[in-house]
Amino acid sequence: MKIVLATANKNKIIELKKLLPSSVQLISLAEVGITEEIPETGSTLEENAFLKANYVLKKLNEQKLNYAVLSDDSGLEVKALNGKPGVNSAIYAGLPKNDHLNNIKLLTDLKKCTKRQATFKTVLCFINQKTEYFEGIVNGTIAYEPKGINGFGYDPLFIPQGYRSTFAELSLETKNSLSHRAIAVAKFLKRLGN
Ligand code: ITT
Repeated sequence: MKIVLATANKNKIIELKKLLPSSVQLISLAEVGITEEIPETGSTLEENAFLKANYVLKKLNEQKLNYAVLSDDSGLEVKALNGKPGVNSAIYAGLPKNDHLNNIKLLTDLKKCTKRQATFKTVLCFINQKTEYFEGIVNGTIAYEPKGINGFGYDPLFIPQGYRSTFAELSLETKNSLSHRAIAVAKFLKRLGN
């Protein structure tokens, strides 16, 4: 099956490629000529996942290309911040998107806060005739300082439940065995019959 991956995030692509079986042939946005930034104006992860997948689908239709589309919208919800940054995780510290500044802002906002519980959430939107959503959630806590060099985004600050290390200290294999994205992909694969 050929699926266009509706994400411009190189690190998501790396993770998704490892999570999906070789029977799923992934096509990048660049391969179908989509290089512009896709607007994410929704107020939930579901809405943004749909906006991204539907934008790509329309562009494919214009080119008479008949591929399925898969998008990924993810966000970190911190309990002490009433669920922020949530749907605004990518631009928490403002535009342009900057992972390092987002992490600094998160640490600043949580300064002296000992309530560090957080959840990481991924919503996949799959459009192939019909539109379907697959959600993955992982609980954890926010570290007091960035640790580790693997992964991307908030990985240096997110410690998954049951671990003492941040996602960025864990190998990609370990992150992919327990992450929000891995849980969502497992549901997606079950639906595909894999
Ligand atoms: P696309 O919209 O092109 O897919 P994006 O980076 O804008 O890429 P999101 O809108 O889903 O992706 O933004 C989610 C934010 O959360 C962004 O800052 C990411 O760096 C971060 N993020 C997403 N998945 C993550 C993960 O597994 N670990 C750490 N941070 C992650």
